[in-house]
Amino acid sequence: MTVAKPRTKTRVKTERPKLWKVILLNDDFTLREFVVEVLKAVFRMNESQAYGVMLTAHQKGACVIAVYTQDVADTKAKEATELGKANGFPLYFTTEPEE
Ligand code: TYC
Repeated sequence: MTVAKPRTKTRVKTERPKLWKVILLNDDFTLREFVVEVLKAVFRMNESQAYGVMLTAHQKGACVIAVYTQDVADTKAKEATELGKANGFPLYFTTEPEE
């Protein structure tokens, strides 16, 4: 008689969480300097990184800022958008999943 041995080892599947992009959208009203300040404050960029991202969004219509877990991406996009709103600007940040 053959008795099947029960499996004793458990395989632990560790899938990496999907990352989400935070994207800055251009508009015609927000001051360039204000965009740079928000990028520095919320996304911990230095002056030249922030200026480069602002300029790319200004010229191309949008610019990917960074990738985070979904939670962090949503929180930062909301925080940055709120900062614009609080200062009377239509500045907008959105998120989307990485492929
Ligand atoms: N286009 C704005 C201007 O000319 C500046 C700006 C840049 C606004 C990037 C938003 O994501 C943005 N004042």
